[in-house]
Amino acid sequence: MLIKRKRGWEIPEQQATPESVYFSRRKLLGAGASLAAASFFPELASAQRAADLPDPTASYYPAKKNAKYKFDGVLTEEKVAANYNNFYEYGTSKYIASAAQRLQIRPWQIKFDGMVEKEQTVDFDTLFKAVASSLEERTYRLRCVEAWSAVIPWTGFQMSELVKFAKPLSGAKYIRMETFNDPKMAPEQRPGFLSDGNWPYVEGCTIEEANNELSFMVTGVYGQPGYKQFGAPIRLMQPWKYGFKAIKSIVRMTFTDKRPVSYWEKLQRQEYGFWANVNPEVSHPRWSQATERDIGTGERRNTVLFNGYGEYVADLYKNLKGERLWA
Ligand SMILES: Nc1nc2c(c(=O)[nH]1)N[C@H]1C(S)=C(S)[C@@H](COP(=O)(O)O)O[C@H]1N2
Ligand SMILES: [Mo]
Repeated sequence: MLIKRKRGWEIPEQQATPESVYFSRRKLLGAGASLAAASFFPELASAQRAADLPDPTASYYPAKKNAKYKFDGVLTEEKVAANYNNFYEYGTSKYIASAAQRLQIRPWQIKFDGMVEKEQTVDFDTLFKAVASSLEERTYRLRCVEAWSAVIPWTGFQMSELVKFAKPLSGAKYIRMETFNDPKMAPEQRPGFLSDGNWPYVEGCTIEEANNELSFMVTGVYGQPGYKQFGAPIRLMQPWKYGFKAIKSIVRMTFTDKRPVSYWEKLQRQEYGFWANVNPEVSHPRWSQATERDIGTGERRNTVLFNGYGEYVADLYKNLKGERLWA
């Protein structure tokens, strides 16, 4: 699909190639065919119909609002944000909300391994109970590297609580996170289809970043748990970084002394680095990052350094001048 000679920011967003350009053309064609996957794979159709088990966390919602983190602009309407998502496990378009209903979020287990006092696999509901007393709602702007953004009320708890829960050893420096890999829940993950060989989705951050007060584990959105297109039952939000860092539907967290290589970095290292902090002055090879389209208002706005959250996070990067901090 690398037929375009214009640079990405010379053309409107709708015509620009999405983040998914590096999936091969053959696989993209395969992905189109997978719209019909349910009829080839009857078990997929039944998975889609299967009623979800009752959500034992429901009584905790809506959580108390924490208004400390100011946002510029207006809250994006729920029906807009819930129908414009990136979740490549369900396809390359933004309109994956209905496909994502196949995601089965109970039972759900998360494995904590690597450099921790004791490796453990915990049921999501057990983990939730351990951190529920700090559950709160925070409104953060999400800024995708494709130059769109939305202002969304996220419910969850600080990632630092999860670090405490995992009990990393002193030598651990990074956390590597993984999404589920299960073609029964996400037909795009079938062999031979989209991004074959590159699943699961992987992301990572330093433990220092994880312990920053802004790093948030999201268990609910718009006051409700179990919102599948947003990455239920648990996903990450680090609002000063581009959206691709905000890994969804996490099943594994590995504490390590080696810098994790992400899903996108593996596909296209020149375009997607480890730090990925928002910076309007550093363009992505295919998108200027100077401005962004707010999907709620439709307005184009100026992008702000660290997506407006610099007062909380700029210090994390003071001594990393030689690093590629911005893309
Ligand atoms: N597992 C997984 N997590 C993911 C993605 C994905 O494709 N798979 N897309 C990322 C990208 S590119 C963005 S912009 C955000 C989008 O989050 P939203 O759909 O909640 O707006 O999720 C991120 N997390
Ligand atoms: Mo994104």
